[in-house]
Amino acid sequence: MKYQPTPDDKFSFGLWTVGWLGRDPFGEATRTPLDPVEAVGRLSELGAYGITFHDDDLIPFGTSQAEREAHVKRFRQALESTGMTVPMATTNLFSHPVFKDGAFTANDRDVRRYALRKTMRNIDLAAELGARTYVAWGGREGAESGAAKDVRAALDRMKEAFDFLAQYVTEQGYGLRFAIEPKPNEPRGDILLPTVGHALAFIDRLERPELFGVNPEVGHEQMAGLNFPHGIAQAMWSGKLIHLDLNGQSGIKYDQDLRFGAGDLRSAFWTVDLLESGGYEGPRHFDFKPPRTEDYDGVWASAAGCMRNYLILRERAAAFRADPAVQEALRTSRLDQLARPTLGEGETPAQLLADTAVFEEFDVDAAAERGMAFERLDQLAMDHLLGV
Ligand code: XLS
Ligand code: MN
Ligand code: MN
Repeated sequence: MKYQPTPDDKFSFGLWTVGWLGRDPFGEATRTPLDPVEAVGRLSELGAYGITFHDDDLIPFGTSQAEREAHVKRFRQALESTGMTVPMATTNLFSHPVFKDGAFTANDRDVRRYALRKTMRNIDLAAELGARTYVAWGGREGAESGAAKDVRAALDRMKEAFDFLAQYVTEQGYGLRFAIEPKPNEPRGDILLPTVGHALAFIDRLERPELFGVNPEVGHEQMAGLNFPHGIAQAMWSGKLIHLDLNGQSGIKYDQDLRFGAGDLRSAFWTVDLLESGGYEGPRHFDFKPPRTEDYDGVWASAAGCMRNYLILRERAAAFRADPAVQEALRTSRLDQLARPTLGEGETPAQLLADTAVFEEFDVDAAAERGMAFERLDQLAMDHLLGV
């Protein structure tokens, strides 16, 4: 069947996505709880290869040690019987009221120490289940007012936490890397490390930067009015795109978490084009919320839609790249020139200064007159995207 996902496509879903009950700031849950074992089974039937979780998605907060083991055992059996994997796991450091002022950067030191322990505990489980990536979304690391957070001190505490956790996974010999997930706001008024760019700059200040990358989410960058494909392209360029959260968002508003392909479809097209042509090998992970209007049939339709849209866009992007008219248009728009270094090999400032063709004889007006032909190129993309 066309657009039928298989495990080779590396599609994964958060347990909290299909498991979202539809509770929002204005209304109660519209769905009944979903058993993680059923989520594993249904997603596997739909063609996904992986499932991811926050500690509290799998083991409800406050569960006793004995019950905890029973939850893990059932989940592990579901993984074994379906062949589903756990490529990533993460910590819930945002739901419980204790985290109201953050976790790694909470003003209260005892809360910060508790957050480290909660994270270490789930890192142990993640490693035990074979995860390779540990996502860190600091949803409550932020503030609503100016004096409430000393941002430079908070960044010191954030660095302290990540350096410590990196030391822990190194000592334990876990083959895990951390992926920091940026988000500009919601639930805090402003969140620290708000964009991919902020996160990349932060990683450079860590003691073991090689153990860190980013987990960009489509909607989060778009909430800040940013171009998602540009953000992940820079992460790839830095060797830091180790995971990502695919979903849909319509413009600068609350975090909509629509299914992938909904919202900004053109951005989704360029995202898939980039992932597929840029050598991204990680999971295609969906972090979406089936709208609270849906019953469970709607939930599975929404999950299937994420994967179907990805596969359709993958086909369209490949057709775009293979089209001779597109290749011609790319040359007309001089993408081949952009790929060429600006300087000759080993060319020195003195040599550039001595080359009169560069400046003294350069025909600035003629160069300024050249059209870039981007409109034709973009229309070809549009035709391919629309299947025309
Ligand atoms: C929330 C985030 C969250 C992370 C994992 O907006 O997207 O779901 O992906 O904690
Ligand atoms: Mn989101
Ligand atoms: Mn996310």
